Amino acid sequence: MNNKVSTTAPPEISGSIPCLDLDPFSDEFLINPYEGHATMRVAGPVVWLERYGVFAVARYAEVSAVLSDHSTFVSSRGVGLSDFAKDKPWRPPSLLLEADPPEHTEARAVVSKILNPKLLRSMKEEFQAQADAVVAEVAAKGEIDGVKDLAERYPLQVFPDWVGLDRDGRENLLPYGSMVFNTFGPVNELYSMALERGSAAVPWITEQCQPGRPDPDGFGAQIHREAAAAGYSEDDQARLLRSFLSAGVDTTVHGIGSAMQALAEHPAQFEALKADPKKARAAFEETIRYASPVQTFFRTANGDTEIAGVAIPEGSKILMFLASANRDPRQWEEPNSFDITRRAGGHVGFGFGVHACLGQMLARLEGECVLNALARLVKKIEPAGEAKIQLNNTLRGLDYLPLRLTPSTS
Ligand code: OVM
Repeated sequence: MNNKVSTTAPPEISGSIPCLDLDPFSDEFLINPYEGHATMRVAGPVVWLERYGVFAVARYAEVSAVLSDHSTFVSSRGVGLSDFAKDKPWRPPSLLLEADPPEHTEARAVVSKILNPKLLRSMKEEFQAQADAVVAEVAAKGEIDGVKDLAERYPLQVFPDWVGLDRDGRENLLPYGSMVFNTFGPVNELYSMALERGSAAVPWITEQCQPGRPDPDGFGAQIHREAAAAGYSEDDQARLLRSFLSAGVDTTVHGIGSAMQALAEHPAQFEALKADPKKARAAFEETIRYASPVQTFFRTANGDTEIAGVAIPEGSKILMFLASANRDPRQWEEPNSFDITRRAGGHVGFGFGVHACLGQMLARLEGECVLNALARLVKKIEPAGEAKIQLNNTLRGLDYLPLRLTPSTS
């Protein structure tokens, strides 16, 4: 395995900013990223990661600044380590994630027409009912795996139905998402293994995205209709829908899993949630800040520029540590404490600016429904063993979360 892209900083860079040899895609870093985040934040507003030959920003101010300046720090050259201007991506670029204005704006408008607050309000009752049913079942079971039994099960139940996907083959969604997010990182073992496992899912994903394939009453068919009306080719309609199958499952699974873990580890916070189940939405928001299911994304400098006075040459990759910004003590009081009563809004866990997560309202709906159900139907959530992390070059989440649930006695 060779994941060293560059070991020498260009002469105009070395000496002028901190050069660090930490590897943010190593198992060790991914297991506990918090010390590395602090090292980078303390070192300066911009650091050079010599192992990959990229700039990195880990403070809230600079992460926000890079996210805000989408015309200088572009997405069309890829939001992973690879520069699409130099290397061909493994799949046709996303029309949303891996695009810049004006194309990005047009694609986003197609989706926003459908995925609006009115639609989300209409989904709430059904999503809550499903969450209640799943939570009641796991509460009765007592000893559960919070990942398989709840964090994976609930999104895999509500999301594919809502999109209108086939019942058969849904087991392809998680390996596909894992591959998409792992391949934003360097070509390390995680990358290669995810590509190997995820490749088998590609034919099913591709098939599900074809026009006429999703259930005519679902969101997938609506995307096709709206995109067709906006003049998109059938291939591009399918590619728009592909974004939802790529980004819509693993992310919410990890958000819900991290929320379960945080509530089990902070019983006083769960008590506060039970005392007022309406805090479910705030509790999920705090989870996104605290755990940051999406840890990192890259941008590419489209011309010579600067960040915090540091010169950034054209073509540079900039690694944004969203998770570190979300725990930057310059921005947050007690950043490392999980507190569902804090004002977590303003976190960059969903990004920020023109590329801010398109599915964030859907993610919040899922998270809120699960946490609301837990608040009403569960008396106690306790750790019942050691949780196991799921390593991913971009995502932070769990593979296994042993919990003991005590149902509420009504
Ligand atoms: C996409 C896509 C894939 C992964 C993540 C994402 C966080 C989008 O295909 O558009 O946004």
